[in-house]
Amino acid sequence: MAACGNSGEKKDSGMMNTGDAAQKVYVAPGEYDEFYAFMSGGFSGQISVYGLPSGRLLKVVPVFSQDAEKGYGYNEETKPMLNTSYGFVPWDDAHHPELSQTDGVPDGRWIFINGNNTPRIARVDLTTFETTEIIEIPNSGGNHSSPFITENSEYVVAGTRFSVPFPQKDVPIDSYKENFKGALTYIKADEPGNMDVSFQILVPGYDYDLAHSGKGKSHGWTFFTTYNTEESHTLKEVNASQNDKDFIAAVNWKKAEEYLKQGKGKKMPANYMHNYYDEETHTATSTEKKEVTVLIPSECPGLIYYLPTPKSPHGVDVDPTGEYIVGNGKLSADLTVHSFDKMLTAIENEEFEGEVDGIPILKLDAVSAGTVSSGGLGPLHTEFDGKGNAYTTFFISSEVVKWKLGTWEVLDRAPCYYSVGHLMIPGGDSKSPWGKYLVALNKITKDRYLPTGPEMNHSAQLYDISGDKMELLLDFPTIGEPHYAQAIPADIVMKNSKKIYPIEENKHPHAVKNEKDVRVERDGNVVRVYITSIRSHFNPDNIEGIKVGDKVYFHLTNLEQDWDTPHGLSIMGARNAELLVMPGQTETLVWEPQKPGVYPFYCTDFCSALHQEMQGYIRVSPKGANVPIKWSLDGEE
Ligand code: K7E
Ligand code: CUA
Repeated sequence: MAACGNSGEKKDSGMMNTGDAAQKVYVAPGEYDEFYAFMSGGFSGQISVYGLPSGRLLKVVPVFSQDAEKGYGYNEETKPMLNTSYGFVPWDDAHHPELSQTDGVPDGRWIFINGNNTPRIARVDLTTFETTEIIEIPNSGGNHSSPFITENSEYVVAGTRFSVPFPQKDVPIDSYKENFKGALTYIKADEPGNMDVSFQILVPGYDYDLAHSGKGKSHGWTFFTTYNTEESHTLKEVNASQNDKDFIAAVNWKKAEEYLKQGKGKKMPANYMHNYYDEETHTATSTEKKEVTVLIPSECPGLIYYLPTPKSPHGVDVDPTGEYIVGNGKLSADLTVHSFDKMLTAIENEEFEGEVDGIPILKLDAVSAGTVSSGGLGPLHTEFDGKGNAYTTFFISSEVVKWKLGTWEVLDRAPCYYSVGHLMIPGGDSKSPWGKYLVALNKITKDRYLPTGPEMNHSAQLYDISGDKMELLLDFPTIGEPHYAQAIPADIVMKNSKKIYPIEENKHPHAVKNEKDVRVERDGNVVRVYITSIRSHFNPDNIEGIKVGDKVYFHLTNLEQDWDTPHGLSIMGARNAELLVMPGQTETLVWEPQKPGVYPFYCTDFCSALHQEMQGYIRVSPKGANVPIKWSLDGEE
C-alpha cells in the first residue's frame, strides 16, 4: 500500500505494509518509548532526545549554542560553559554523540559530543540531561574525528579534521607541507569535573576524518581515518582525491600510556579552556590551561601505524568482537575490512611498505580481512546488530546495505529518502548492540513532508531489523543536522533521572532558601535582587530604588520541590533571554535598565491556575535620583 501522494501524484513511500508498520511504532498515550535516542544537532550545536520507536521529540539539550528557551548561555551560571581561548563562542557544529561505556557497553551515565568548529568536547549528564562539562581541544582545527570513546570511558578521542600549524603561527598557507600538522588527542573522560587533555600525538598534516576505539581484543587501540594524504591546501575536492589509497591510523594508546610513564611526553605551550558546571552551586566556572603533553611518533616506536585504505575513507567502524575494522572509502563502491589479528601479525613481521614521519605503513595485503562488493556508491558509515551482520550507508546510491561479517556477502538493501549520512543501531558501535531498530539519518528531505519553504528539516527513518529483511517503519523530522546518533534502552537511563534539585543541597552563593531572607542590596551601581519563586508568586514582587545606570542581578531561587515545576522570569526590555529555573535551583539574570519607568516582570512557564498572576513590578528612577531601595510582597518587607 502506498502512502497518499501530494495532489494525487504518487510517490514511492519506501514502505511495504502501512498497518503493520504503524503498529510497530505506536506508543499508546501515557506509555513510554523503548529507547532514548540522542541525535546530534549538527549546525544547531545541540543534542535532541527522541523516543524510539515513536520518533517523538522528548527534549533538546543545549550544549554548544546559546538557548534562549532555557536561558542556557544567557544566564550568569551557564555563560562560562561557552568560554574558549577565543572568548565567548555561543555556537558550534556538533556531529557525534557518544554514550559512556563500561566494558564496551553503553552504561547511560553520560553522553559526549564534539564541537567541530572551535574544537571542543562536551559531557552531558544523563541524570539531569544538562551539559556539565566542556573542554577545548588545542592544536586542532575541525574537531571531527571525535569523541569516539574507549571501552571503559577512559578517554574520548579527538583528531584534527583540518590540519593547522602546530602550535599555531602566522605562516603562508602554501607552506602547508612544511608547517601544518595533525594532532590526535586523548582526553581523560571518566571523572566528571576532571576532563583534561592527557596527551596529543603529533602526526602528518592529513585530514583526520573519523575514528572508533577498539573493543574486546582490540581494546587499547583507536582507529582514525584520513583523507588528503596528498597534503593539499586548496581545491581539495580535486587535489585531495588523487591518491588511490589513504590511511587508517591505528593508535596503540596503552603504549602511549607507557611512553608517558617513561617521560617521553614533551611539554608544549598551548591555550585552551576547561569549563565545568557544578551541580551543587548550580554554577559553571572556566579554567584556562596552558600546556599539553605531546608524543612524537618517530620517538615512540609501536605507537602508531598506517593501514592503507581505498579511497578517501570517511567512517571507520569496529565490529562488536573487536576483530574487524571497516573502512568506508567514500569515493569507492567497495568496503575495505581490515583484520585486527592480521594487523598484529603484520606488525610483528614488519610487513611494511614504507614510512611517513616515523609511522610505519603496513602492507594492505597483510592486514586485509576482505572486501565487501556492495554494488552501492559512496559508503559513509557502518553499524552492527550483534548477530554477525553489518549495515553500511551509501550516500550516493542513497541506501542502507546489510552484509555479513566474515563472508562479506550482501544480504539485503533498503532505499533511504534521501542521501543517507550516518545510521544508528542502539548500541550499534558497542560490544553488544540492541539490534532491533536501525535509524537512517538522511541529508535531504525534499518531498517527504509538507513543504516549509526553501529549508526542510532533515529526516530520520526508522527500520525494523529484527528479521532477515529491513523494514521501513517511520519517517520523522529532526533538529539541525543529526549526523550521528546513539540510543540506549530507556530503563538504563530513566531509573537515574533526577526529578528535583534538593533545596538543602543548593550551595549557590546567592541562593535564598527561605522567603524570610529575600532582599535587595545595593553596592555602588550593582544591585542584587535575592528573589524566590513558588506557586504562584515571586517574593518580592514590588521593587523600587533601581536607577538607570545600575547593573541589576536577579538571583532567582525556585523553592519548589516537586518534579516538573520550573518557574521562568523575564523582564520587559531586558537585553537578555528569560531564566527557566528548575525546582531547588538558583539562576541569575542580569538587567541594565535603559529608561526610567515601571517595568513588569513575570513568570514565563505556565505553572498553575494562577500563573497569569505570577508577576511583579520594578520601578526605575533616573540616574542620580534618591529613591531608596525598597522591596515587598503584599506590602510586607
Ligand atoms: Cu559522516 Cu560529520 Cu560523522 Cu556527517 S559525518 S554524515
Ligand atoms: Cu510560575 Cu508560571
